[in-house]
Amino acid sequence: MSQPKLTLVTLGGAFGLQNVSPFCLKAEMLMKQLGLDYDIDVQPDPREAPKGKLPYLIADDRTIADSELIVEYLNDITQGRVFDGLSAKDRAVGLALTRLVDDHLYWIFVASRWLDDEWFPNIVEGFFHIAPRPIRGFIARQARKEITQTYHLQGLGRHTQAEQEGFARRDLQALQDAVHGDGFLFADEPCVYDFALASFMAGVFDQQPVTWMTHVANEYGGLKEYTERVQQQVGVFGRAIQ
Ligand SMILES: N[C@@H](CCC(=O)N[C@@H](CS)C(=O)NCC(=O)O)C(=O)O
Repeated sequence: MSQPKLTLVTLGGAFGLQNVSPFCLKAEMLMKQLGLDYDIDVQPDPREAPKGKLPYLIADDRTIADSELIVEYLNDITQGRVFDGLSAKDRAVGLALTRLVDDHLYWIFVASRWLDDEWFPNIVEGFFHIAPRPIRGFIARQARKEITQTYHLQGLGRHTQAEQEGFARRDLQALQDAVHGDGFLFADEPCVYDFALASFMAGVFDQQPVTWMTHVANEYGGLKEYTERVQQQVGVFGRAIQ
């Protein structure tokens, strides 16, 4: 049976990264590993996406928005290859680690970029360069207010900087302990859960300029080596390769 025509719509590059979104990078890593034919289409404005977030996948005449739903779809069209060989326990641990990254550490990462006064000018140029220059700063500051509210609502935004660094360290230690050794999470080959972790950490380690979270993450050398190993193995990198 022929494969559907696949186009992955992603956020594109900024801050020295070829793909600034870990969710987009995760989907790309998985598609590459599965040996699928696909195109990448860059959409710099997430508001144009079906659910206002990137990535989404166009598969023939279907649109699948959200990286986790893309993973499920790719599993369906490859007759279960995404989760092949993983035990129920592997999947439980993999899902829990993915949730740690996507729904907790991710928000600290977002705050380290958006809510740091010194780093914020990078946001203005990296994310809002498509806006006309006279209103670029204004639009970026409006978006920053929304991020501040979301971070507060999530709960992490109520903590001091030192406490936020403590939350980040406990997450990073847990990730490093989960991936210790020379291989990957569950087998000799990386799986979708390795892509969830490595796509996220690649952005933290390789973004330019670095944020305070990069400095904290650099304390976790084993996690950095693992992140590099996954990218090398699949041949998809977070950083822009010259
Ligand atoms: N649960 C979504 C999260 C995607 C997501 O948060 N994407 C970010 C880029 S890293 C985005 O598009 N943000 C735009 C916004 O929230 O307005 C997924 O896994 O695809």
